[in-house]
Amino acid sequence: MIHATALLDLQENKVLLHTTHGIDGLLPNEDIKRYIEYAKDSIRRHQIFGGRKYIGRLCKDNLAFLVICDPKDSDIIIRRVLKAVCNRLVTVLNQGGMQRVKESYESIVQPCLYSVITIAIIGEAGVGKTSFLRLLRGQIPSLEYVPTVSVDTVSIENISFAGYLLIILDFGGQEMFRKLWDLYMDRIDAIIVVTDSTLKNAVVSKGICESVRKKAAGVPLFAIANKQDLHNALDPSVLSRLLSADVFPLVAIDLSFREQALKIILDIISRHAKIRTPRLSNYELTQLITSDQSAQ
Ligand SMILES: Nc1nc2c(ncn2[C@@H]2O[C@H](COP(=O)(O)OP(=O)(O)OP(=O)(O)O)[C@@H](O)[C@H]2O)c(=O)[nH]1
Ligand SMILES: [Mg+2]
Repeated sequence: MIHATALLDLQENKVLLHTTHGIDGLLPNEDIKRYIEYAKDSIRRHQIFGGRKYIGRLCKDNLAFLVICDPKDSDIIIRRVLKAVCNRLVTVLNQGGMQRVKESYESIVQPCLYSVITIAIIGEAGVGKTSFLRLLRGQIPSLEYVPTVSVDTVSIENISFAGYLLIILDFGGQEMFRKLWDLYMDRIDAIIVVTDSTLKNAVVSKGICESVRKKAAGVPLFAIANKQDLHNALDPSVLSRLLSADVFPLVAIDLSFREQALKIILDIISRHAKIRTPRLSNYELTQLITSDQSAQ
């Protein structure tokens, strides 16, 4: 995940402009100063400070563009972002000088983060959100129910998928965590509402969809009809009508559904990028995903 970007003046040792995308929204100024010292000698190599990765690129003269991200984020993807932003920065600098850059820094940077897509997975407790994430990553399903509860109550997965840096927010579904969902609604590109395909949960999920549509107007919303292996599972077409959303059938604890899980994500990305979903074989689909398989 990209936590922040900054335009640095290497000569003056300072941050000229920045954006933050992380949870706390704070810029680690001390670490940036340390990075600047390194960057003066060797900007080509990334540095790790405070558990985050710093990757920069020289734009023009003493101006460098910096991305602060997670250590496991792919250098290749981040360098693509750096190059695209620097090209845009130089164009704006040449046309309107530093004043124009100051006025439009965020709109220069933001479109270049095109390869980052953030998807929120929401739904009632126990419907299978974390199981879906495990399936997506090809991890052995857990039959034991361990509610998503942690200090930060949100687990963030970084997955490189078809050239995208995919950030998945797996929210705890218990009532007490639901207010957290709202805090992230302005940072997400797509929402997946997971239902367990029972009538009872379908009604609750309908309410969730309606409330989220109000809070995140314009953000594409998809639904997963999970637990299709259970005898009382509603048909996805019924759920689709009820939720007014595209519904994908799934059995999240069955690894043979992994391709289906990957197709769901590919479909969402395709619509996000406004391109047609490529026709790929199951083998090709599984080759698209590279994640930290050691993470449980
Ligand atoms: N039969 C069946 N069980 C499933 C399926 N998907 C998940 N489960 C089980 O449902 C339980 C809850 O799954 P989780 O993925 O932890 O649910 P969650 O939505 O993440 O729950 P919270 O984190 O509390 O919001 C676990 O015991 C899973 O094994 C499925 O497709 N079929
Ligand atoms: Mg969970």
